[in-house]
Amino acid sequence: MSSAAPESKATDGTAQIGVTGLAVMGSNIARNFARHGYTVALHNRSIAKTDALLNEHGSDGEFVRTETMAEFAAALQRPRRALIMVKAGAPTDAVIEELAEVFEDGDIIIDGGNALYTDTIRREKAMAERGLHFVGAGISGGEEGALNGPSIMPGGPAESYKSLGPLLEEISAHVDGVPCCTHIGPDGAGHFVKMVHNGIEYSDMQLIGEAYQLLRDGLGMSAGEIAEVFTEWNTGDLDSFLVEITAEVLQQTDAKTGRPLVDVILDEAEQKGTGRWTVKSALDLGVPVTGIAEAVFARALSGSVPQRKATTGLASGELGERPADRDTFTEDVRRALYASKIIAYAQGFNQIQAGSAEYGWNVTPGDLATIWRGGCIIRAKFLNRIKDAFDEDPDLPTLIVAPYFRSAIEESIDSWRRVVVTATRLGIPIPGFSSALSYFDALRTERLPAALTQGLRDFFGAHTYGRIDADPAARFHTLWSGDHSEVEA
Ligand code: NBP
Repeated sequence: MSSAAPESKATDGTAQIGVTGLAVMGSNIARNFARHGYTVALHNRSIAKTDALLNEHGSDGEFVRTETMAEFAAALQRPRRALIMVKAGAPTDAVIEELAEVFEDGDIIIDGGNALYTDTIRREKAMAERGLHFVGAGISGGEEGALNGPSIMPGGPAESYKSLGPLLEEISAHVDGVPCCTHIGPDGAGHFVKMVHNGIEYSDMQLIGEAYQLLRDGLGMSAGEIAEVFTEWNTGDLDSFLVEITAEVLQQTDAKTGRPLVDVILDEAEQKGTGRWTVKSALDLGVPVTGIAEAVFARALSGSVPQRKATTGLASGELGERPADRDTFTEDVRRALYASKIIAYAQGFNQIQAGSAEYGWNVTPGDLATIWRGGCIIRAKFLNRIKDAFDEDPDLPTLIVAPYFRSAIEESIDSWRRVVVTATRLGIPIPGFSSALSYFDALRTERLPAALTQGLRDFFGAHTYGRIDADPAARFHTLWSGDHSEVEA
């Protein structure tokens, strides 16, 4: 129990925390607080959810049932701390307004939903003008994490973290005794980082899907056989929650048909929007998050039903033979997956560094690697390596050049190329693997065709170009429609 924990269990105006929005996430977080000894004020727009929670889990700890926002506010200790867990967007704005009307100077409103960070920046400013603290907190881990320990990424004023931090740290997941929660930075920093976390999650899942398809279509393996491969992979560098649950999903048999469940699930991936937000933000920041973008588009492509129906069965051209050696190809796929995953994380961390610089958040990348080690969906053994890399060099231009990752890629590069070539020969789509490899090749290439792009831009739009033998800031223009001489712009 932290110093902020309750001395008394009294339930009249002494709840240390309140939760409003008691659907799956909110009710599990409320129970998590209660199980840690906090008195939790409960509120939901419709009282049915509050009562369901109390009926089913009232014995988890001390709860205060409230029906109106005024009752909710009255149930809380000052400064009041209320966690909003409602649908992102307009519902969140509505609940913030209701809370702001009953809260007083210095009270803290926490939005634990998946808010867009620009909304969080706007809300924080509006609440600050009304004397209230507003904390946008990214929460990852789904319903299981919410109950047993999520990864929490709170933004907002550092001052509010002093009072709020100990509670959040206590209910978060812990790895090696370290909480998976830390103050990320001012205003929208927490939700920005949670957004990129989700973007990386998209990329991770796409790469896992491609590895599965390579083993299925490239080697003709069954879902059960591939499950065994993923179980084995989970004992090494790829040890992660997503690889672990991939094996479980692949092992599941459909009760109706007796077939592997994965073979009867419709192959149209849906999305709620955080991947798309990540890519839109990356476009604005000018950060190439190709792995995340490919993952978002791969989901969109899977849902492009008319286009898929119209093109199924179109000529593939001459295809190659399946790999002769199953074990060798499986190991190649494992290495290609690991290398591509490193690229996805490198890109995500670059986006966080760029966002932090743009908004003046001072986010510490190593801290994120620390709090993503447990509780969240992208928890993985290799986050320890990312933390080490940023501890050694906080200004790392890209994870790829940190010694561990550099040698991991060097060990994987031949396998990675073989997998991309084999997939292309077999007609297996691998947008994640191949774009990650192209990204890596583009970064390490000394001269890119961007020089020609600049020449073309100068030709048709007089957009000018820099020269390799001049000050990089100097601009030049060729008189394309004149005598083709060069002038300094
Ligand atoms: P939902 O996103 O399904 O939202 C349902 C809750 O929002 C209910 O309590 C509902 O009240 C309330 N609500 C709505 Br809808 N409109 C409202 C309004 N105008 N005023 C007041 N309350 C309103 O719940 P969830 O899946 O538990 O997720 C909660 C938040 O956590 C979301 O922002 C979500 O993106 C985020 N999140 C979810 C996960 C996950 O794995 N599900 C993970 C991480 C973060 P009612 O009962 O009266 O209808």
